[in-house]
Amino acid sequence: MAEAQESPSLVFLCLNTIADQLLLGDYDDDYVQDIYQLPSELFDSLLPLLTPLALHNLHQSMPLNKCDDCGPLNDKSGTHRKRKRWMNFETAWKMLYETRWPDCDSQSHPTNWLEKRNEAKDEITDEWMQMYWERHLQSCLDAAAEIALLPSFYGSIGVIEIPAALLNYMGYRGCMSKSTCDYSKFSYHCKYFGSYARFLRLPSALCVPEICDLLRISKLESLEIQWIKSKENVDGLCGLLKQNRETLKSIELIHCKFSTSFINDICDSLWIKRLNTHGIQHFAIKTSSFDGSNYYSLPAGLATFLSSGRSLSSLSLCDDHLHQHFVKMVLNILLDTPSSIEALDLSENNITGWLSRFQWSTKGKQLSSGIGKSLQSLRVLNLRNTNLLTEDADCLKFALLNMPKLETLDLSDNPIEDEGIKSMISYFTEMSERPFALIDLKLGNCQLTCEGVSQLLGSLSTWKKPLSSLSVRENDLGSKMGALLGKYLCRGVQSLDIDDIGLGPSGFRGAQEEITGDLKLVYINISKNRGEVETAKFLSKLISCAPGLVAIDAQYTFMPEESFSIICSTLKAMKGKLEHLDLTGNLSCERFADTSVLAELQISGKCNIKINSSHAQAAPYDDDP
Ligand SMILES: *[C@@H]1O[C@H](CO)[C@@H](O)[C@H](O)[C@H]1NC(C)=O
Ligand SMILES: *[C@@H]1O[C@H](CO)[C@@H](O)[C@H](O)[C@H]1NC(C)=O
Ligand SMILES: *[C@@H]1O[C@H](CO)[C@@H](O)[C@H](O)[C@H]1NC(C)=O
Ligand SMILES: CC(=O)N[C@H]1CO[C@H](CO)[C@@H](O)[C@@H]1O
Repeated sequence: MAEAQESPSLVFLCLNTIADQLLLGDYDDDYVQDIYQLPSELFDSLLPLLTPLALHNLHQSMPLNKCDDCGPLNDKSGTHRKRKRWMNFETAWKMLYETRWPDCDSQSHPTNWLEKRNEAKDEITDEWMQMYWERHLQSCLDAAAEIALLPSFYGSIGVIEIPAALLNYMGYRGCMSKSTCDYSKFSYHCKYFGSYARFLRLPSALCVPEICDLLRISKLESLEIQWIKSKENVDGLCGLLKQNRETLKSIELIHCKFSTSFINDICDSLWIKRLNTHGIQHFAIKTSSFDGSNYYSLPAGLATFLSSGRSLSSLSLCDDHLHQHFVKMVLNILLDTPSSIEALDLSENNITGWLSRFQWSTKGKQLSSGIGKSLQSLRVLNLRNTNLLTEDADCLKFALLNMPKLETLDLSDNPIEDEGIKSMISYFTEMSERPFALIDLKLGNCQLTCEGVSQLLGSLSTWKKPLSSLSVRENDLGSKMGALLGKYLCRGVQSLDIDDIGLGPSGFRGAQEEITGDLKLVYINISKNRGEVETAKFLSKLISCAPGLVAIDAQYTFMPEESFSIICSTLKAMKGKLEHLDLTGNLSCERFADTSVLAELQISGKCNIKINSSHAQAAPYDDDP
């Protein structure tokens, strides 16, 4: 509600009366027409007074909504007015959304795939209204699930009571008219707001056949489901998938336990007969398990799903206790069909030795014939923590030659050791000659030493187009690495993660001495390297040599007190282009936290300097407190 003035004006009182009537739904068409005839100033002052329900009621009966082909508004001024009205509604919805969920960004839609598609549209989309009701519905789903989870619960999920706090947000008041008394039921919210839901997280407690009826009008594009275990869950899910298969683009199944028939049913539900395929672009099964007896064969439904999905561009089978035969079969399918997979995530599965059992074409160069077994479109490969050993790295080289467009490779947390990385250097060299070269390489915690990484950096430095991003974090590289890294920094890398590699003071000194000229660096993580005061000198040099540097993580670097003043004076001289500087974990710096120095450093108002070790500042994600 707007701030009440000392004595509210007559206009304000009238507008509030209108707002009430809109909320109660207690009006006819003519009444709404009259509201739309109000002069712009009045109409514009009305919108911010409306609760979500009232705004929704008014928005829904907006004559302009259905008016693409109707008379009076089709002239120029009409179109202009239409656009302005629409803008006003958008602003009002945005305000309501941000008031209810101030942590605007933390609702992360895993829909990057979908965003691309939306870019082209330049029409009126009512985006904020859609987002508002979508997230409201998610809150209702979560609230209903809490009740449905109780052991004492049985029966229909539709009649579950929605908590008053959620109803209050909508503008609901205790005694509204008879026709609206269903507000308190979960089914009401599904029925009226289900059509706005594009992305939903469906708790398994609600994954029952009844949900299909409740969400009948939804046109879901993205669905995340957790803890699917029972036949009832699968039936509910399959019904929902069938209903939405024409619109669904993204599915994530997490913490599930699949039997062959479960997975077959799920895949079959996505099949669109008319097109003889499915429309899924992103498919993920994470932290789940497949029935033990079936390690040696791929469920037929999944096989068909993978081989026929023309639009499938991202596949994740992360942390699924996959057996190597399973992975091999998946890869065989992806290789044998003209797949358009761009991102493949097999991380957190033990697949030691699987690469060697695979008949990779060893002549990467001949792949242009098109017949060779290759993952032509693969751009992102995640093999983090897959227990790859030195011997596997040797085979990996051949596998990678079959991925001519690979840009991002994550091999972190695999004990491939120096020998492993050395055998891959020839691959790196060959790749650098290709039009698509690697952009992002992660080798964190691979049991590498200074020797292996020196050779790697030597090879990377000869590339025509340098890597944008490199991580060698958590390898025991030692202080000798410093000078080499300093040189490498001058080669155009934009993001470098050297967290916890044992640089020490002399390593930082070595690095600092090698830095010359303009660096392209944007981000660096130098945490846990115990560089003491040399860390500060290194940072000073870096900040003054890298005009594009935006973020620095430097936790637990054991900097003594004088370091802070070194960093401060550099920052001041650079007029605060930095947006993020994390110096947590150094008690000696903490006492500066309160001083005006900090305020002075935040010149641009952009820089977020963290000094305290507590991470509590990070706002906890809290939906509908
Ligand atoms: C990983 O798989 C290999 C081969 O199947 C096996 O020998 C090894 O014990 C497994 N390691 C772990 C940690 O499970
Ligand atoms: C940088 O390193 C620290 C310390 O290990 C870690 O907590 C942090 O997540 C890293 N930052 C990024 C962006 O990876
Ligand atoms: C650091 O902690 C002190 C005392 O706990 C507090 O007064 C100060 O505001 C904190 N500074 C930052 C930047 O969080
Ligand atoms: C918490 C912490 O690691 N503090 C260190 C900060 O740096 C000083 C000076 O080297 C150390 O003595 C502290 O232990």
